[in-house]
Order: sequence, then C-alpha cells, then structure tokens
Amino acid sequence: MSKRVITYGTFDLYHIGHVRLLRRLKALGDYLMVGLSSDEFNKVKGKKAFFSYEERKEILSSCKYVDEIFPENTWEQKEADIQKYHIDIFGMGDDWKGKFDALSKICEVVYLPRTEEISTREIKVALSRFSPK
Ligand code: C2G
Repeated sequence: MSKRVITYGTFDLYHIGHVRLLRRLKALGDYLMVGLSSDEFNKVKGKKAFFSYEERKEILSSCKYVDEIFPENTWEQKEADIQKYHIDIFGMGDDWKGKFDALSKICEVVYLPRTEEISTREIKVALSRFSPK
C-alpha cells in the first residue's frame, strides 16, 4: 500500500535546507506532493520570492524526491488537499511545529528539524553584502 506524503512552501532560492527536508519527507513514504506557494499567496504570507511560481516549480520538479507539485493559494486548502489526494502524512520543517496539529484528525502530522544556518533570507543578506571584484 503506497504511503503518500504532502508538504507546502515557497521553496525560493532552492537550497540545501529544502533538499534535506524533501529527502527526509520522501523517506517517510513513497509519493511526495508539494503545495508550492503561488506568487499571490506569498504576498499573503508577506514574502516576495526572487523566482516566480513557474520558475520555482521548474526548479523543484528537478528534485528527485518530489513526485507532484500543485499551487498553494490559501492557508485553508490543506485539509481539502489531504482528502483529495488521499494523503497519509503531512510534514513540515519544525519552524512550523504545532501550527498544523489540527490536521492530525485526518492524517499523520510530522515536523522535521530544520537545517540550521541556512534560509532564503540569510542567502539574500549574504549576497547583498557580496561585492563582486
Ligand atoms: N526548511 C528547512 N530548513 C531550512 C529552511 C527551510 O527545513 N534551513 C523547510 C521549512 O521548514 C519548510 C520548507 O523547508 O517546511 C519550505 O520552506 P519555505 O519555502 O520557507 O516555506 P514557508 O514559507 O515556511 O511556507 O502553508 C505552509 C507555508 O506555505 C510554508
């Protein structure tokens, strides 16, 4: 019986923290779906991604751990997605710990340790200080 896993995020400036999270989530089952935040939803989240939804989707689809990508347009769509896609496990990095526990009434909820010292914001700050020779 296949075990289906789902996660959500912006995945901007794709980096090692994203790769490690996706690898560990895929290891929990055998099919991993990603709800990729749309550009409009990023505004709701107060984020301005460097890459557009289409570019972030193209980058993410090159990841061997990801089986399917669909747009995340609202906070509230998770429950419907989990039902629609027959999801067994919902997983996020543990910066979200506790935030989605309500979903445990319809699937297993896991929070995996984040990869330290790396984030899209830190990459942007480091690059802003970088002055090419
Ligand atoms: N992440 C991680 N380690 C990092 C950075 C990010 O494990 N160093 C994880 C986050 O915990 C998240 C995923 O990678 O589970 C995607 O991170 P973001 O793109 O920052 O996602 P976020 O903006 O938190 O969106 O409805 C949920 C939201 O869409 C989550």
